[in-house]
Amino acid sequence: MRDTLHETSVEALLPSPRPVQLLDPTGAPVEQSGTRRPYAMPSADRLQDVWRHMVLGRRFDLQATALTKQGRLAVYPSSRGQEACQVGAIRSLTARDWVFPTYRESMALVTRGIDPAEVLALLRGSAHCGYDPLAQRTAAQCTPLATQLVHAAGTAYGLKRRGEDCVALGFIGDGATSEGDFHEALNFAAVFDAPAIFFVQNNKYAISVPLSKQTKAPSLAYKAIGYGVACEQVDGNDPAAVMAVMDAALDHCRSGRGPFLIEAHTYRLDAHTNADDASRYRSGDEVTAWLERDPIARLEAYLRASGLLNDDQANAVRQEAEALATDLRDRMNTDPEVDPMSLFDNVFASPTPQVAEARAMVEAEMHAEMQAAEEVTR
Ligand SMILES: Cc1ncc(C[n+]2csc(CCOP(=O)(O)OP(=O)(O)O)c2C)c(N)n1
Ligand SMILES: [Mg+2]
Repeated sequence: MRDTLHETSVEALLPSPRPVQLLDPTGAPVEQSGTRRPYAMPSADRLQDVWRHMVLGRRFDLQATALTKQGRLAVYPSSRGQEACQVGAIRSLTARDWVFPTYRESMALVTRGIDPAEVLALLRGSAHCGYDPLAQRTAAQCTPLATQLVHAAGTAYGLKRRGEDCVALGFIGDGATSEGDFHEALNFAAVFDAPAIFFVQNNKYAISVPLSKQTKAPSLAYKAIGYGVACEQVDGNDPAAVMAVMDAALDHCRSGRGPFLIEAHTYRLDAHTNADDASRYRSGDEVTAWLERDPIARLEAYLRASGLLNDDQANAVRQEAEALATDLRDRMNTDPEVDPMSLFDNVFASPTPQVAEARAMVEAEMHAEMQAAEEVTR
């Protein structure tokens, strides 16, 4: 038996020295040189499709933030500015692939085709998860940092064992790469050659903690190498590059070469959530600089210059986005009918004694309150 672990060369695992970019911030194509793998411009119809979904996604995002101000949504973590990641990654998958999102990925889930009102049920506080994870092949949005990657790694291994030709994509933020679960997930997926894609959206902050206080790693992509996981870094505000790198990651996983990690360099334009005040920890100038790297404007400029988008088409998509927002607002303006006892459903496959005890306690409290209310009206 060999006592060296494997023969994978470090060279084969390394990311490109600079984030892969196919379009510069003005939308001009970038000559490719120095990347670890060849990356080609995605087809015109894919680019048009992703632009449309980014416009819809941003409008959804703005509406969700507005709903928090109207008291219709308890909390909303915006992903404005991260559209190339959320939309580019999802539109590169097939419906058979699995997705493991965090609280930040509402836009990605809407892009996956899940009803926006169902996506927002968790953040409204009306359900643990508003959609059927098995039917959508999309796990519930995870708030405990990095736990979703362990689920993604395990699911990817399960898919491989069943001979299903699909992958599990787990999203994660820059800050959460400091969590133990991130490292366990990478190690597990690598050892078992699980077809998992770990998509790190490096949006530069973990609430108020900047990347410089989070890690000394030269790039978060490098964290993969210690586990034998191939990786790449990409301009996360360049939708074309995100798709091209996703294609390479999918090809890597589908050809049985194990997991792949993508670090997408991007920026969260809004505060962490509606409950956060970002002006306390970052400057307006920094935000302005990132506004100039807007992913939607970048792809729009390229599509228009290439004759792939005209005013009529762009207006039609923007009208579609308005209709989506109006429909969402109308539906969120009606109060949901919630059975408080549903809080205890689907916590575990078989309820633990603690869950059963908590359920009985709430049931008794509700019963006592109803009796007290009846006595007042008598
Ligand atoms: C295990 C755990 N610790 C702490 C928190 C509190 N928390 C919620 S979001 C967050 C920041 C995460 O930052 P990052 O991973 O960069 O993701 P982003 O919010 O920027 O998308 C923290 C510390 C949590 N949800 N779970
Ligand atoms: Mg972050």
